[in-house]
Amino acid sequence: MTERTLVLIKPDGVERGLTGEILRRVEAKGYVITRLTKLDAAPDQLAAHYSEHEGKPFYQPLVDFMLSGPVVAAVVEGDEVIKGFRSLAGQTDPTTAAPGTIRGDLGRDWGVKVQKNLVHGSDSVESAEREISIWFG
Ligand code: IDP
Ligand code: MG
Repeated sequence: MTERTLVLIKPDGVERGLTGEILRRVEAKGYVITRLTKLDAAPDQLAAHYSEHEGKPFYQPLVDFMLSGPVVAAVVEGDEVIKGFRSLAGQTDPTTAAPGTIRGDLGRDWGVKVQKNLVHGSDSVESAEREISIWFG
């Protein structure tokens, strides 16, 4: 079923010059990028985007990390793209994310309180619609 998902390239991905490599993988898989922008995240956007994680030990480090530099936000479309992009991204922890995935190939642990793992991808249709409105209005 045709879906859309929100992809964020986090500040570590932008700073390391991996924007092109990450978007290349999305397009090579066959998905279509329909919106694309580079921006500095605002605190209220991040509070809304990460509300499910409020109160967790990594919450404030995560917000501070997401404010540390520009991010690239994209809307990506295709059948089953929500699950498909999360499969391309790999598991949350870049140390053990499978080789072949974005996080597994390009990410590592940097010894800080938040896992810098290069990308975000929505986890359900409801999250995708909510997150696309946060980042694209
Ligand atoms: P996801 O990005 O794979 O969906 P979530 O559980 O939604 O993972 O967590 C959001 C983000 O918070 C992760 O991508 C990662 O940057 C960070 N994070 C999640 N769990 C931990 C943790 O246990 N320690 C440090 N950072 C974490
Ligand atoms: Mg998540």
